[in-house]
Amino acid sequence: KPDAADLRKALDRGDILPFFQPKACLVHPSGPAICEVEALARWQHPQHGLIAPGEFIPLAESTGMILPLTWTMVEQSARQLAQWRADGLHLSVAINIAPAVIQDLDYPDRLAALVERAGASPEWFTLEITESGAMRDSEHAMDILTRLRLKGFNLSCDDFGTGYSSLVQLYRMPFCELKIDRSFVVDCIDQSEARVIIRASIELGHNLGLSVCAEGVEAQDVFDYLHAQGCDSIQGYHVGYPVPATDLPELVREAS
Ligand code: G
Ligand code: G
Ligand code: MN
Ligand code: NA
Repeated sequence: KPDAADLRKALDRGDILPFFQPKACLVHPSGPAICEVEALARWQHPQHGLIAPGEFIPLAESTGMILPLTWTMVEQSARQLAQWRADGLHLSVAINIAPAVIQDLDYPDRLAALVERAGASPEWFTLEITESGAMRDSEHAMDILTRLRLKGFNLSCDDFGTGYSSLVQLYRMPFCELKIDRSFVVDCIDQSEARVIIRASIELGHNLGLSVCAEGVEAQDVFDYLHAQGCDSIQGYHVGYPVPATDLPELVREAS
């Protein structure tokens, strides 16, 4: 099991890197298309091979290393986006932001500067913030989220439906997207309660002016259901697995 010293060394060596999972955009004028990917951290360990984030994100959060980890995820993603766009592949990227990362009022300025130094633009980024994370201290969170939004970053409320925000807070926060948690999506064909929650979330999101993404879509019937209900975008193994950057262009071409 990796410890804090291992993780520190991995960050110093550059062994933490983003994989990219495609997201299908359903409201694209010429039919479903992959316009966005979610960056998901992987640890390329010299001895143990690829380590999944479940094994090190909690460690990173409890040791403060989630800050440098997020920093390198954003920096590598920004360089990759700039490269893809130079090659004619027009993509945006979603990055997971832990609540501990967005505590300082100068973070929005520093993040935007990082992105621009890497040849990218904040508008190409969606920051995924968990509902419970965003709501912990709502006045302070509101201030920082507003600054991020003013810098041009798009904001997504991740894992929607599993947190404990009030709807008033969701309404006031400058989110652009609501991401329905995969626990409601996976079995929705068999579970009418899950479908009720999905339909209510889509309606709520749209009535608040947000686009709605569903994650955890593993089958065609689930994809079709969400499409019919007016979901704006779809993420899940049915659309594509998280892959290394080098594999993504081919995956996007196959899907279009
Ligand atoms: O990649 P995988 O599907 O195994 O991701 C597992 C969890 O780890 C997900 O909840 C995802 O949000 C989280 N995660 C992956 N990469 C990052 C990251 O760069 N930062 C943060 N904060 N969480 C991440
Ligand atoms: O919201 P969050 O960042 O936690 O979501 C990313 C996580 O969801 C990653 O662990 C990713 O590997 C996982 N994931 C992505 N697509 C699917 C899917 O279709 N089914 C399941 N079970 N997990 C998925
Ligand atoms: Mn996410
Ligand atoms: Na999620």
